Amino acid sequence: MIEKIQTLLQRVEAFAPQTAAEIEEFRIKVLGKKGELTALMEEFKSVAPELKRELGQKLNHLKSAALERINTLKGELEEKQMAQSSEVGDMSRPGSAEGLGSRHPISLVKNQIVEIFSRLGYTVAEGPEIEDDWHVFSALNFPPEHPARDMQDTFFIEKQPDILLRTHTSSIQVRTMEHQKPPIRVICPGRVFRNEAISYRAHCIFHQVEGLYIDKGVSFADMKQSLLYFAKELFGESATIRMRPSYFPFTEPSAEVDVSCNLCGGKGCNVCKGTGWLEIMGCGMVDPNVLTANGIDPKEYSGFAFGMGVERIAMLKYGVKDLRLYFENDVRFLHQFDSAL
Ligand code: 2NM
Repeated sequence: MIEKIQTLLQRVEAFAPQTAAEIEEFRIKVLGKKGELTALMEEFKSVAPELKRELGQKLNHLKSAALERINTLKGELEEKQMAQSSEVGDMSRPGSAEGLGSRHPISLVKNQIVEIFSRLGYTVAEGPEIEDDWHVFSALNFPPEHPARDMQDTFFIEKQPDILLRTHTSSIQVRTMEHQKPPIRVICPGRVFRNEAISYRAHCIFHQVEGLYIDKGVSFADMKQSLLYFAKELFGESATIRMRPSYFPFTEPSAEVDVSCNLCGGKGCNVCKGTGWLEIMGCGMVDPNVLTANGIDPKEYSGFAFGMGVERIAMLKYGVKDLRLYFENDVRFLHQFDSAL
């Protein structure tokens, strides 16, 4: 019987099947109900008691060796098949095209604004979104009691000392004046933050583009002509502008700039609310207090500055009525701008 056990063990160890069917066949032949091992177990029952111990051990070893061998072979075969099936697909199949993304409408409009001013010799400047009181308010002639400094309007990160989210990109221009002597000609795009309830016409985060031009003998007429050029480039050759007196802490005199409504040609429609004019930006001659605070002599230099909301310009250009669409990033909205510039 020992011999039978040994022979079977050798056959188990030498077993080298090619297919799963061969393995199954072998398993039934050895371990099945009428299999060879089962027969040996039967034979073991009538073995002399003094041999039982040795033969029992050998039989147990044979059984576990057979089970292990079969399981190992099964696993190896499955792995081989998996590797073969994933090796090479159909090499002649055409590739699938990747879906192309598109620029966000706010980026499109911002880039367009920046590009127009770069043609007039402006260079782009950027700055931090987290700012301090000096760069956002004090250096820009905001008096200590100005409402914009209030918690109601500004997001403060720390009150002592005042660390806050910039409420306009003018802080970039303060930083430019810090390390650059006139002539200065910068265009400053960026995100700004104001503590406002979100609605179709207001958001707590929005985008601004501001510009600053300082040199000897810069006049209000220079500003008007530069902004007219800008309006024509952005809204078309037929665009005209008008200015209405306004107030900003950092400019004196200050003005609001309107562009003629290109939808109704000035006759009045629901976009321009019957006026024929669309408000597009604020502007003004830089206040001498601002020049002085930033180390520029107002007797030697003068300048103008302007600022506009990118969302507002985009609304006018694309006829989008709800500002929140620009922040939701719904692809059904964004894909409508695929072909825009
Ligand atoms: C505006 C309107 C008018 C402005 C002023 C300055 C600075 F830094 F020169 F003082 N930067 N931007 C300015 C002027 C911004 O936005 C509606």
